[in-house]
Amino acid sequence: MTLKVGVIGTGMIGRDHIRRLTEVVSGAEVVAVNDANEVSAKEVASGLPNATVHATGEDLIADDRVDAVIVCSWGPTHEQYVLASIAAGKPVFCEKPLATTTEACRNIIDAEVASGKRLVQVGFMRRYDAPYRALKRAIDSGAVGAPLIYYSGHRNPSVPEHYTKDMAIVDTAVHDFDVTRWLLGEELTTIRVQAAKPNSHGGELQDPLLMTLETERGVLVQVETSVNIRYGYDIRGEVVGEDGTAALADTGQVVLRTSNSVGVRVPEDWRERFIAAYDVEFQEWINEVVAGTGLTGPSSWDGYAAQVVCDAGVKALYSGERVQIELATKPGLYS
Ligand code: NAD
Ligand code: ISE
Repeated sequence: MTLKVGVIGTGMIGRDHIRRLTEVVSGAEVVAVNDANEVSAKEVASGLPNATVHATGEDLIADDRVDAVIVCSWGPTHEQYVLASIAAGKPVFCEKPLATTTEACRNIIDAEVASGKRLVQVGFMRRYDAPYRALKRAIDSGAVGAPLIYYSGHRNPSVPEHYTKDMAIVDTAVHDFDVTRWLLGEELTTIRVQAAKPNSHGGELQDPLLMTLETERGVLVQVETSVNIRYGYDIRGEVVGEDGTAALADTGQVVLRTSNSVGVRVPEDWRERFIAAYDVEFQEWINEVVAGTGLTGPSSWDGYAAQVVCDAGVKALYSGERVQIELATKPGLYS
């Protein structure tokens, strides 16, 4: 069976996912698109053999040809489309963040739990990245002993004009919060945020930020966001355990040794660094939706838990205080 999908949001990542679904992974066809910018949606549809342009995201979700929905619009619009997909009983893959407030994430969890089955997957693609999977295997094998400290470095060469102070936490570090919970297999309990001497490329932004978090078992986590660090897109991760350390390997495929120096290519942006992870993420999602055996990828609970950390992080950013992270009771659907 070919999974017929509708894509809401035909901006940067929406177009990249449509290319992936059309040219890279198997088992899916894009049959409908929508964007608040109709010109963009029409342009994308014109490159597809069989896609209808819908005037609204709700129309796309209601289309009988659409088996499953992919949401790639701006964060504040995610809640309405995810809720409409749940109401229509259709599986929905939602790009991160699940929603931009804890309350909106709770609304999604309530609707999904009431529906009785998992319909939502969140685009936390780092869980599908080969180096992160190797790091998780190293931690789980006990090779470095019990984890004591985890360092997560998240560097972007630059960010768009609309990027605001809070986005270093809610748009960028949200990936680090999710991957930390996944790698360590426990929840985050407190967060403190400190701003370093500002990078002069960042204008009014407080950049870089250093965040210190604690986990339920007392692991200390340090997250660095540097979003104007011109040299490239660089993602770091290192766990310090009782008996050793394990770190993500450098991302370059070729190590060049010339003129008394050693060099590896640094990726340009998230598309290049995580290209294989996005492919695996979608292939597994398509296979699971088609098989009807249930979703195993990042859940609404994972989207909610990361958002609670973001909300506490923004509070910590403005207050300078260490802020407690408090989660509701986890519904059985996500056990
Ligand atoms: P973008 O601005 O390039 O595209 C977003 C599109 O959504 C635009 O075309 C806009 O017109 C459209 N849109 C806005 N409101 C809409 C609405 N109500 N209904 C329909 N369409 C609407 O942004 P982007 O970089 O593609 O990011 C989109 C989402 O993907 C964001 O949530 C972002 O955080 C996420 N993202 C995830 C990753 C990742 O690594 N997983 C990377 C980049 C972006
Ligand atoms: C962007 O939205 C992403 O999700 C990228 O993976 C991240 O590196 C970047 O900071 C975000 O703005």
